[in-house]
Amino acid sequence: MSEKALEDLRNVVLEFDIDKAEQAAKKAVEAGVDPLEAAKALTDAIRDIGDAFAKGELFLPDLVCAAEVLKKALPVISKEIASQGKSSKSLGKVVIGTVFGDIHSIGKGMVSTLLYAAGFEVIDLGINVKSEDFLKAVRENKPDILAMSALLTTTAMEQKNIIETLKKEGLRDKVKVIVGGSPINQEFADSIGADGYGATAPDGVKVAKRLLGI
Ligand code: B12
Repeated sequence: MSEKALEDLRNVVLEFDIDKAEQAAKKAVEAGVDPLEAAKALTDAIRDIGDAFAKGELFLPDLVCAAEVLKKALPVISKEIASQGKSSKSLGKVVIGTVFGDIHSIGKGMVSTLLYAAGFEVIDLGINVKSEDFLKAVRENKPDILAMSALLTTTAMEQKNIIETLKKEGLRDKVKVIVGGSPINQEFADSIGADGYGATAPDGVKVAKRLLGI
């Protein structure tokens, strides 16, 4: 039953079936599928779409439709992750966003959901966030962690710009910075002076906890 629900979830992405997306996600939850596995099925499927796009086998409208499927299905799964993981005491405060010039929201949303489910207070600034808005949020909210996502090789360097701006404004030692996104790796994170890097959303939670000594 749960295998079938997972397969159906994967297929709504691969078949760009926006109309059935929410229903497939609800069925997976009802069938008792682990919501983390459900999120993985959805995100693995959209990565396959991305690979086919990179090979020229699919086109931009296909990417857009697959993303629309995730936009319908993921909130149902994220709600389930959050309700299963809710903890009463806050582990710390995180400001998160996708950097300027970049509108990819899905991975950032996953990191945000898992941090919340793990017990962090999360302030999600959304996508295409300008460096001054990251700075303003750090100044006003005094988070323990600033988490940035970048999905494009062209926007990855924006993470460095923000770290440099934090330094100039005397805020760098007041917040731990973690970075992620498909073009980012540990070497890049080290080279731009980030405190941590996570390849996946669960890694993001691990690194956030490690940096705060939890
Ligand atoms: C869906 C998608 C889109 C959607 C986005 C919709 C949305 N609301 O997000 C749309 C159609 C809008 C889109 C647009 C574009 N896209 Co696009 N897109 C994708 C695709 C297929 C999937 C991305 C995704 O959601 N993955 C699933 C999530 C869960 O994975 P993730 O984002 O990597 O996040 C995980 C980790 O990286 C990590 N993580 C992410 N952020 C963070 C942050 C922290 C702090 C931590 C710890 C961890 C972490 O945890 C997440 C969960 O495990 C990728 C292909 C791919 N392989 O990634 C291409 C891809 C990223 N896109 C690409 C391109 C080129 C574009 C466009 C330029 C296309 C165009 N010609 O217009 C535009 C750019 C628009 C812009 N200015 O941002 C390229 C980027 C190439 C590059 N290296 O620069 C890719 C790789 C496709 C490809 N293979 O060519 N895209």
